[in-house]
Amino acid sequence: MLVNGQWTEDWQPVQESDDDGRFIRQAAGFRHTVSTDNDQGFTPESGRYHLYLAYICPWACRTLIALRLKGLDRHISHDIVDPRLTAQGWCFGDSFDGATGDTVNHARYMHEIYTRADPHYTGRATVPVLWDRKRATIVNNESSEILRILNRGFGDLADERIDLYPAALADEIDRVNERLYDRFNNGVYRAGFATTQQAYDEAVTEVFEALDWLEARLAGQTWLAGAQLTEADIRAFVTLIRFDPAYHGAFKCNLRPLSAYPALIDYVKRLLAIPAFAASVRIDHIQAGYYGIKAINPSGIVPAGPELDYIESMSPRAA
Ligand SMILES: N[C@@H](CCC(=O)N[C@@H](CS)C(=O)NCC(=O)O)C(=O)O
Repeated sequence: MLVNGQWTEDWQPVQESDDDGRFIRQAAGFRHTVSTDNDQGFTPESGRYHLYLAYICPWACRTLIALRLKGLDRHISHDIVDPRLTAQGWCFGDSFDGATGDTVNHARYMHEIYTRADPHYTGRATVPVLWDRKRATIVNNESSEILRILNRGFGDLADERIDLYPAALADEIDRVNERLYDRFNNGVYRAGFATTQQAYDEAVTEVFEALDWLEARLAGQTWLAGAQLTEADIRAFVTLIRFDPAYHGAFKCNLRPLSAYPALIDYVKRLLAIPAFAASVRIDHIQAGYYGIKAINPSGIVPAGPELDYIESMSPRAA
């Protein structure tokens, strides 16, 4: 991580733990917004903003899905990091198929983007990052907020027929998000990065309770938070699609595979039929990324399976 603008050698992918070995996720540091009436000057403009993303990362892929659903990929460019975390964090390069390099700032590592925005930055150099070319700074690095910015902040540059956070469903979406964030989206990380048996047991139990809840809910309805596709579906999808290829093995969430949940498999297939969802999935990046985390898999060996017949024409290693 960065400490006062310097990359520190004792960087660990596992972030922080509490006294009982529970994984603690660090809060994001840049929290500006984009809007037509923005008092800090971050107004919508075609070609001004850029997203730094990783196909391995569920938080980054939330924003990639929203970018395409809102038709904003014509106005906001994006780059994809190499999926394998290095001793200096995320690296730009084109040696892994689908990784793009940094086409905007020509940096080697993601942490250089953070110090370009703030030479004294302290914190982790995470993706996603919403970058402003005009002001040469980071607008926001918190995916839940970038999702909302993409949904509403870009005015008529965006496809307004798609509303991922409609007012009539906002309370229900918030309730679903709250229920799923800690137990499911971050729950798999709490299981995978637990450093005590107790912390792992707590987390893995909650992950499977969340899956049971999702299965029951989606057995009776098409979308997660009401009669239309919303950001709640994006947030559930990014964790569900990584479940069998990564979390089941690398994060030890192995009580059951996702295929034990018929309504969830149907739901994943329904979402994969939407091009914006399908285009966000690179199983090869997901597996190389999670199984490449040396703290949980020292050999770095990527498993051959599992075969995922619900992801049509995508083998586990190559999408
Ligand atoms: N709060 C952030 C979390 C992002 C995050 O943790 N991203 C991970 C990738 S999945 C990352 O970049 N990790 C690198 C690190 O922690 O140094 C968000 O949702 O945007």
